[in-house]
Amino acid sequence: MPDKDIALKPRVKTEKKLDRPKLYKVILNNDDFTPREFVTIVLKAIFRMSEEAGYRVMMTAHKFGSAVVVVCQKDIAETKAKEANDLGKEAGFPLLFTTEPEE
Ligand code: TYC
Repeated sequence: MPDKDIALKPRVKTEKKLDRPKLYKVILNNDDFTPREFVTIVLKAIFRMSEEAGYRVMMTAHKFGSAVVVVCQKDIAETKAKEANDLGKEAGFPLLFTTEPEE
């Protein structure tokens, strides 16, 4: 059969889209007791933020009540939030990081 007679069938996509894991936000919640400096230290230590980024996130939570620290996979978000909360607890502060699914 000459090339021009080959019926071009639209290729049917069979491969399934890979399910992307749902992403979670780690939220920093303000309180009246944890020192600002301590919050910034925790953000630097656990979330590898620079001084400037940590200070900015801390001040956002301080002013508005909460701030998104990072968006990542559920298990990582939960582990980081726990590590950060544990640092607060060890130091006797009510510092609270929570996680929630991204819309
Ligand atoms: N509001 C605290 C203070 O004035 C500082 C603070 C900021 C605490 C952010 C928690 O997530 C927080 N000492």
